[in-house]
Amino acid sequence: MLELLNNPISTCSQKVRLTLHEKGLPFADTKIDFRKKEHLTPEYLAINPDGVVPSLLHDGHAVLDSSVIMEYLDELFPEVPLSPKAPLGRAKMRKWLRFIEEVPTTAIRIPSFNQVLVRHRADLSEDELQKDTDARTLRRTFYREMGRGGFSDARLQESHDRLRETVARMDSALADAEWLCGDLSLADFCVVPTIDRMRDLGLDHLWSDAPHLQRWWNAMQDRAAYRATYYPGTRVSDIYDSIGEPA
Ligand SMILES: N[C@@H](CCC(=O)N[C@@H](CS)C(=O)NCC(=O)O)C(=O)O
Repeated sequence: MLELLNNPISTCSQKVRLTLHEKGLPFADTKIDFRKKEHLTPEYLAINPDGVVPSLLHDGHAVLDSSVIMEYLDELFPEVPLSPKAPLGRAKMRKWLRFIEEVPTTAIRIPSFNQVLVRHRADLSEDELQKDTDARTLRRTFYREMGRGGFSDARLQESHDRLRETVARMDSALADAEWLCGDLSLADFCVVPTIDRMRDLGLDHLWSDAPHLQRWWNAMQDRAAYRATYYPGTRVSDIYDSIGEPA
């Protein structure tokens, strides 16, 4: 029995949902509401002490961290394989996973938080803001830096640079391969939520001169797993007004 504790708009949750759907694995989809801080309750922290989603429960055992969960599922359910067979191919895929976690996944949080989370912090009193920041487990410093008004323009520009670098690397890899590692793999699903969020936030102009990435993106959006992952309410623009418009 697989249960995914996740949130519809969370990019880390979307990576795992894409993997589960592509592999055709049934799972209990338990939604964790960020607005109600359900990821910071003692019950949830007992499962995931980082206070983040997603968490996978497999026959009651917790498997944590979205990329770890993806690899766990692929090892356990190899019928629809999403990793290369040869060790060298697997190493190449893992290199993509690490790059995606370190560069675009962290970069996309800056415009996401600036366009979305600041809305929830604008009206908090100093005391409430402090409490909200202190309650965060893994990213207390990050929330402190975001403060009430969001990250600085310099931080935003630097995150755009990292997203541009990701687009360039992907476009170059996709110039002579259909998917990032040749065959479709976890590497592709790892980066899809960042690309989808970029479009959601109005940053798709960053790949206007990346034809190979555009072709990959069109092919990805045609997949049943993609459509199942992105149901109504999974994008920030489904929930909030004026997303993608200049502040
Ligand atoms: N490395 C973790 C990071 C998970 C993570 O940052 N999740 C975000 C949503 S994508 C979250 O739960 N944020 C809660 C918060 O910021 O309070 C993973 O990949 O699972």
